This record gives sequence, C-alpha cells and structure tokens, in this order.
Amino acid sequence: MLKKLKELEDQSRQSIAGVNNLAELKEIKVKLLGKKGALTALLRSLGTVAPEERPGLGREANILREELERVIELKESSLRDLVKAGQWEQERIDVTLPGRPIDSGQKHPLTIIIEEIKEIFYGLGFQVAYGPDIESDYYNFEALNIPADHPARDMQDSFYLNPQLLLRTHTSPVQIRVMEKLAPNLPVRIIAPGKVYRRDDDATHSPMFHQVEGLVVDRDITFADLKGTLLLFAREMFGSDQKIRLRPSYFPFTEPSAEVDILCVMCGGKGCRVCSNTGWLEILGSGMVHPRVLEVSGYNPREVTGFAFGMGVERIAMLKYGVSDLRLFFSNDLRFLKQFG
Ligand code: 2NM
Repeated sequence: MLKKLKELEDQSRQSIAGVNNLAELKEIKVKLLGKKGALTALLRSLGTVAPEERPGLGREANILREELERVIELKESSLRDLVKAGQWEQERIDVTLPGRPIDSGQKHPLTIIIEEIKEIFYGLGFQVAYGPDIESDYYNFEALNIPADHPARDMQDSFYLNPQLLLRTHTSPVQIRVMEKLAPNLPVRIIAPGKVYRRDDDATHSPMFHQVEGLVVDRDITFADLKGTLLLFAREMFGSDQKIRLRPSYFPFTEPSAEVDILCVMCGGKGCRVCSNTGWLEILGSGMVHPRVLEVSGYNPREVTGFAFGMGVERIAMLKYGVSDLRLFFSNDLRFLKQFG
C-alpha cells in the first residue's frame, strides 16, 4: 500500500510537471483528487489493509493529498503567469518607433492667388465685398448697361434658373450692390472676388471659374488712376520690373475700355510661342465706369467718375505658376495640388 502511494506520488508529480495549459491541469486534478480520482480510490481501499496499518497509511495518504494540492496550485499559478505574459507581449508598444507621417493639407493654388490679389489691393486702400452666386437679371445685366440682345444674355451663354434668376456671369453685380448701398458716399474703393459661371466647357473654359473685379468711384478719378493702379498691381503680382500695355477694347459697362497686357512671363517680351510672338500677354479688362452704370447705382455722373477692372483668377494663376492646362485646377489631383502652398 505504501509503495502504491509512493508510485502515485511520482506519477502525479511527473504529469503535473509536464502539463502546459490550465485545462489539462484541471483534468489531472480531477483524475487524482476528485471523487472518482486515483487518491480517493486508494483511501477507499484502506479497508482491505490490516487494521494496525490503517492510521499510518491514512496519515500518509492525507499528507500526499495536501502535497499534491499544493503542487497543483503552484503549477496553476505559474501557468496563469504565462498566459498573462503572453497577453502583455501582444499589447506591447514600442514607444521608440517613429510616428506615422500626417499628410497635411495645403491651400489650393487659386486660393493662394486670390489671397495674394486681396493683399495687394488692401495695400492700396481697397475693401473686399461679396455677393450672391445667384443673381437677378437686373444686377447681372441691366444695371451694367448690357443690352437685351447681348450674347451673354442668351440662354446659350448663361445658366438661368428661371427667366429672372441666373448664376452670375461676372462679379460686377457685387459692385452695383455696394454702390447702391453706399451712394452718395465717397469714395468707393472695393474688390469683389468670387465664383462666376458661364456655359462653356472645353479644354480652355470651365463652366465655373473665379474672378476678381475692382471698382473705384470718387471725385476726379481719371484714366491715369486706372493705369497707375493696374501698373502697381502688375508689378506686385509679376515682379517689380513688370511693364503694362493698354489696348483699346469694348465693354458695355465702361467707356473708354482697355485690355491690359503684361510682358510675356515666358520670354520677357522677346516673343515666343506662349505670347504668339507679340511679347505681351493679356491679364485683365478695364475701363472708366459708364455714366449710365454710375447713375443707376445712385451716383451723379456729372459729379463723380470711376474706373473698374476685372481679371480671371485661373488665368493669373496659370501665368504665374506656368500651368498649361486649366482643368488641373478642378481635377483634385494631389500630384498637382501638392506643388503649391
Ligand atoms: C471688367 C472689365 C471692365 C467692371 C465694371 C464694373 C462696374 F460694376 F463698376 F460697372 N465692375 N467691373 C469691369 C470693367 C469688369 O472685367 C473684364
């Protein structure tokens, strides 16, 4: 009997030592110490042993039970530690690893140009004015002396929402609204940046594009003020040695009117493919505000005069950045957008 106990102890110690997960350990515990376990069976068989040997054997068996319980408990706690260590390993963070780079956004090239234009005119005492993208026929055309048969008024050329409302085709209506509000106060010195809409859509036209228009109204404003202001703008935008050239033109809302050119950004005036060998590139339209436009806006054209101008932001951006395709501004291609700002 004593030998059997000894054998059971050796066996048990061995199998407990060999176990490597908690479920197996529990199984062994049941097989040894459970109601139907090996040690329990041994104790039950004490009845078959000589009565004088029973107390000694009983004591030995109980010592073994306590001993095995202790060994199992130790094993259990060491297995739990292993599991825990595995979990820690999985959650381990290497704080010395470099961070993921954050891909920061940047300003759109058109935003950069608009901000630059605004800064230049702030420096000349201009204020910035805004107005609605949806305009009435009155502010977009009639107040600007644009006749009923003008092509811009055609359904083919403008986006009409109904017979009275359309998407503005220029930002001039903003300037009419400002004059209406301010009159007869002087001076008026504003620029109007914003989106404008025209019904063309090909490689060189977008149905939506951006404009900045400017307006000055005061006593004794002359064509010289127009020239001086636009020369200063051209120098600040395209370099302090820039030159401008004015060519006669026509707009219904100005008289006289002039297109303004700068020296070709590509050849500096020598003549090349970009400037069709003229040495000059058109950057804006301008003129002295038509007396009828001043009048409908609340000013007396016998007392005040004004000049106005308008430029396409996309065109300025293309010339300044050397962008050859207008559509790049609207394609949201990061390879393009990343090159600015
Ligand atoms: C241009 C060219 C010439 C212009 C005129 C006015 C207003 F409202 F004062 F009459 N605003 N903008 C103007 C004049 C715009 O763009 C090519």
